[in-house]
Amino acid sequence: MRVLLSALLCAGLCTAHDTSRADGPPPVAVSPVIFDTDIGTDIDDAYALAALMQRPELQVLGVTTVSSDADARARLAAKLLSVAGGKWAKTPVYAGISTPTQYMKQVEWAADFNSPSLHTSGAVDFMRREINRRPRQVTIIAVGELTNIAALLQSEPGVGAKIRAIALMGGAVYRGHAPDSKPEPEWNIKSNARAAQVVFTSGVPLLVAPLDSTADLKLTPDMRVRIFTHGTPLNDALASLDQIWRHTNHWKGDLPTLFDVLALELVHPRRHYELRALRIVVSDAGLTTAAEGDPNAQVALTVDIPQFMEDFVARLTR
Ligand SMILES: [Ca+2]
Repeated sequence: MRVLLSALLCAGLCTAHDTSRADGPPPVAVSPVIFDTDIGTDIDDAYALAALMQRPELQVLGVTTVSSDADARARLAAKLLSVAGGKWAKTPVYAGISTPTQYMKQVEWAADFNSPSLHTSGAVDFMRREINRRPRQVTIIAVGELTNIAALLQSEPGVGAKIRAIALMGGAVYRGHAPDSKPEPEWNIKSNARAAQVVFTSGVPLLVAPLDSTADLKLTPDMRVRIFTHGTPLNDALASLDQIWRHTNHWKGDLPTLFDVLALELVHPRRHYELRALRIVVSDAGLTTAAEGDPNAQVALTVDIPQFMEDFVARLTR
C-alpha cells in the first residue's frame, strides 16, 4: 500500500517537468519557503510556525503576515521566532496587507516586542524579491486569507511562473467543519474570495489542505500536556498563546485544530495523504467546488490522523 500511494504521490509531484505545471511543483531537495500567516486569531498558525521550525527540509526565507492588523501579527510572529532563538531570531518578518479588525487576542503577548528582523510593511515586495532571486524554487505556504498572494501575483507580469508552488490551507471540497456536513465557504477563502479566485486561476502549482483533511486534526489535552511539559522556551510560549486563545476566542474553541499545519506538510509530503488532482473553482461567496476540466490543484482529501498528530507532537517534543 505504501509503495502504491508513494507512486501516486510521485505521479503528482515528481514528474512535473513532463506534464503541465498544474500537475505539481518540480522537485527540489531542500525547499525554500515563505510562510504567509494570519497568526494571532486562531491558534493553529502558532503551532504551524513552531512545526515549521522542526522541518530541516524547509529553508524558511521569511514570514509574512496578512489581515486585520498585519503589523501586530508580524510582531507576534517575530517574537515567537525570537523565543525559539538561534537562526530563528534572525528570520525576517514582514507585515503585509491589513484589513478590518478581527479577534486576535494573542497579539497582546507580543505588544512591546521589537527586533531588527521585524518589518512593519513590505511583505509583497519581500516575496517578489525572493522569488525573482530563486526562480521556480520558492514555495509559498499560505495559511491566512490569500490577499497578499493575489497582490503578489498581480504585482509583476510573469511572477507566478517563477513560483515553485503555493501550499495553502483553504476551502472545503466535499465536506465542511463537521464530519458528513456539506461543504461551506471556508474562512481563508471567503475572507477574500476574489483573491482566492486570482490564486486558483494563476496556473501556479497548488497544494491544497481543505477542511476535508484538516477539520479533524484535534490537539487533545494529553497531546498539549506532552508539548507544554517539554519546558523549552518555544513550547512555553505556545502554552501561553494556547491559554490566551482558549479563554478568549469567541467561537468557544477548546481543542486546537491544526488546519494550517497540514499546509506546510504538503511542501514535502512524506506520509500518505490522498492527493487528488482537481479543478477547483472558487465562487464569489467563497465555495470551492470540484469542476470538470484540467486540474489546477493537488488536493489533500484525507489524512492518517493518528499518525499525523503523533508526528506533530513528537517533533515538538524532541
Ligand atoms: Ca491561519
